[in-house]
Amino acid sequence: MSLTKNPNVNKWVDEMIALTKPEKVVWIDGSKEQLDALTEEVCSLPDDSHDKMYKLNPDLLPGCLYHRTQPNDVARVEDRTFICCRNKEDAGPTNNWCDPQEMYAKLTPLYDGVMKGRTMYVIPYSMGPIGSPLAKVGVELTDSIYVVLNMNIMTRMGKAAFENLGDTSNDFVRGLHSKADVDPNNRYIVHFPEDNTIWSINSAYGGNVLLGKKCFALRIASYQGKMEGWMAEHMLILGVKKPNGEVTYITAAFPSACGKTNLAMLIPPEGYRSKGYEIFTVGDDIAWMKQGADGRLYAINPENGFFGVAPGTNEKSNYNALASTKKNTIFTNVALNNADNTVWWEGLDKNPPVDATEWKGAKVNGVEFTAQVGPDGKKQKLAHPNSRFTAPAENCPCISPEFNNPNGVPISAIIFGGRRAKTTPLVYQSFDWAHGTFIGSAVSSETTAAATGAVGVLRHDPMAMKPFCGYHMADYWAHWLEMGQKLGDKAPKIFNVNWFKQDAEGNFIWPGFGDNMRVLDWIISRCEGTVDAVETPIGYLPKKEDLNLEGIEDEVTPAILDELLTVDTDLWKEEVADLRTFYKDFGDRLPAELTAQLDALEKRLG
Ligand code: OXD
Ligand code: MN
Repeated sequence: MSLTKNPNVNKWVDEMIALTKPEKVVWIDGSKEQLDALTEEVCSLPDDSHDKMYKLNPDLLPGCLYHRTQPNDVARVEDRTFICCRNKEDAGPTNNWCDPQEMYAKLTPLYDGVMKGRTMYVIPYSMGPIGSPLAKVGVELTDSIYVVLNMNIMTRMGKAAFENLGDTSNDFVRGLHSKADVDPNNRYIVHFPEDNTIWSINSAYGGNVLLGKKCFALRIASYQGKMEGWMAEHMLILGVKKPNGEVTYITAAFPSACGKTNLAMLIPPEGYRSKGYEIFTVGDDIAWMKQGADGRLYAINPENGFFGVAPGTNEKSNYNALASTKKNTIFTNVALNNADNTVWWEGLDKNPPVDATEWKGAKVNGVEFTAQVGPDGKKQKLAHPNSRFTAPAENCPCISPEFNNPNGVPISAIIFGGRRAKTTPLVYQSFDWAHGTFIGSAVSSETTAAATGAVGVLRHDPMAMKPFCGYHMADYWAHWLEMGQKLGDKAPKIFNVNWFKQDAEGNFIWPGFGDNMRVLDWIISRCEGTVDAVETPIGYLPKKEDLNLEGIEDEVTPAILDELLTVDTDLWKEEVADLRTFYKDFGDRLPAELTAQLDALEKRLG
């Protein structure tokens, strides 16, 4: 029975029922009884069911579940992701486009009767704290219990979301998902920004099917932000508490699997901790930002959990993320340790379980398995490189006391970054907002396993939004420039970082992880106006003596520090040439301001 009187919701759900023809319809109220019953149902499926979930060790991982997706369905599929707006030009060169009517006509037969014999779950959810003026409501229809249980962690799911929507509003995002046959040839992740609608079919992998996340909170929301005067960004949000108790909030945009979760949950080095510095996590992936009454930019995290990359997460690299996964977490495509019914992944520790189940479901001797070379010439992996944990934000030991603040937190600094072996120094500050927008537009990074396709290839990923901007990227840059105008001298300062610089042998030369606190420290001092900087052609760099290297002097020697802070003019000239080619793709929609910024950079480089 419907959980809302809202006729817009009910009419649309009825239409989708008529299309997909489920045997049964269940409205998700979000109650514990309902979720427990769904958990029992999905865990009692036979082992050969692709929907099957497993309960993990109730003492070591209470409330935790395990799932394996099909091997062809393990990452976001950017080549099958579409933005369907009426004018092709409005989607821009970074998106796949199709005419909306054509796409509806193409997909309707795929959805016709697709839920026959299955149950449709109607999931009301809020992106953002219930009652927040920055929050928005979505409804996802799905035939997957796995999706329901994940949405329960990632969003504020259930009846309360409808209370937020009210009985008459039409301002909700309509998401239709069916795993169908998980057929990769008919997999589509499709957005209709002008209809507030998302259709996803033939996948059961997180980023393709948890429609509140990438599809709504980034692709649809970026378009809404443009229309309504706010910003939806692929950014973590963190607070740095200083010994005097003041908290400075910072957002950072890095491409997928470049360490947003690690930075968001960083534990400061001993030298900072002992003085009373602390980091608080507000979000690890997405920020919605709007100008507040005082003129400053405020951010909320629209999500309610972390959909984090498991491999590489350990006590040392991210203690807080690991701690977040110790209860009520869903693990996907990691390996099982059958001896104690717990989970394992590469980089958790150095001891793969002997009695293991690898991510595709084969029982193996984990020690022998990981010592062998696979068909790709690399050591075999027990967990998929893009295996994930879905963990409730409330589990995180350093979750911010402001996490549920409906008004969000005021942002002092915005950081861009990517994986760059050369060219980009450890940190630099933009001259102003427009120059910062230029720096964001110029982000490139080596690709990771978060999306299907080759890994380690350098690609442009402006503002880390290449796969997530729901409209023409050049219009998005224009929107950034407009926001800067609106914010004026209250605008956050903009920085760029690169934790991934390498020496000639390919070794990372900056220790990263907790030591990134040292860079945050400099950034905060710049925001407060308490340290000077070196003006270079690309922006302001730290004076060497202003980076606190106490305790890592052996690792970061003066020669390495030089290397970290060099601006290699020849490499930057190559960067300018490459950007000029990249900008050509955006034609006459490219804001003149960005061309002017590029010209000015070229001139400064001499
Ligand atoms: C993610 C991604 O899952 O960016 O957050 O791919
Ligand atoms: Mn992401």
